[in-house]
Amino acid sequence: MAEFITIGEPLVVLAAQETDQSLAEASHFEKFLAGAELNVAVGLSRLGHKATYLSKVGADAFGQFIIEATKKAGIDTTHLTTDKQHLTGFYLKQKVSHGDPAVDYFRKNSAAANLSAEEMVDLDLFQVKIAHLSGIFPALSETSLESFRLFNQKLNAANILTVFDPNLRPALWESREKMIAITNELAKGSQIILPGINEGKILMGSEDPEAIADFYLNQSDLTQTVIVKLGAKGALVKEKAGETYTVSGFRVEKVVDTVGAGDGFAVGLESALLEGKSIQEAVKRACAIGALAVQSQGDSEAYPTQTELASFYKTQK
Ligand code: KDG
Repeated sequence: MAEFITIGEPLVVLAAQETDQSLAEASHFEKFLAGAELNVAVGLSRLGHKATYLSKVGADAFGQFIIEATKKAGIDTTHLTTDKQHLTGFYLKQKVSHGDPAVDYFRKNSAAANLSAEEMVDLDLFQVKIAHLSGIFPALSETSLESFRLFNQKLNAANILTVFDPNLRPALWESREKMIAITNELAKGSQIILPGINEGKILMGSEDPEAIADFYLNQSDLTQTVIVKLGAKGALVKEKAGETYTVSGFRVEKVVDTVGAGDGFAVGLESALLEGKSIQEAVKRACAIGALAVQSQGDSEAYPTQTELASFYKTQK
């Protein structure tokens, strides 16, 4: 078993090539590997960490593409299985000159949404040091919500450091109320929480990063650190036992696509923690990879190797 583990829905993204055309108008699309939690595993692996990815794909061309690309990325695919009854999810993504692109999901009742809790009863977590959890997987179905809870319990029982990214996707939830209630409840099961400032507005009605952090620190004994992502401005860090401080963001010449930046942030944080760095250094790296991620069209294409990361830091001096 690897030092890092995550569970999620792998997707194929078909990214439109015509700028500022609607998804209905666009006629050329490029295919990339996607899925928030898989993006994080890809980033960790690119930085030299052994990552395990837990999921299911359909017995179809997209599923085959995902399995091959995941293996090629160096990720442990022992727990990435094929489901003959359900299809692999995919989504269409717009290309925009500014702002966030429109997306259209084709993932209802996908293979990953049918990954059941029984399938992880015998999961061996030996050697795992960090697990990444996101609010996307539990939003897929009642089955995935149950699987998420069991996975989280197993991680906590094994004393593994868990990082939770709310990753709000309103289109996946039955109602806004349910999204808010379940996301905040699931956050209680992790030591580190990574809300975005705009997510805080939705999840607890506050635009104050410290108030967002306090909410999560106060609602669970397990939660020790909250890192509120502030976009280009960097991040606010609040630790239960320590101080509160801001880590500033990096300069970006041209934003090509914002999708995948939050996952890049998690890659930076979790890889640095695996390497024994302090939270402050880890958040710096998180901001660096978030900044790199927005400069390319695929979700994970711009995530760096250790050498590329070192060169990026040099360009910022
Ligand atoms: O964070 C990137 C994801 O948004 C993208 O890969 C698709 O997993 C996805 C989702 O549910 O939005």
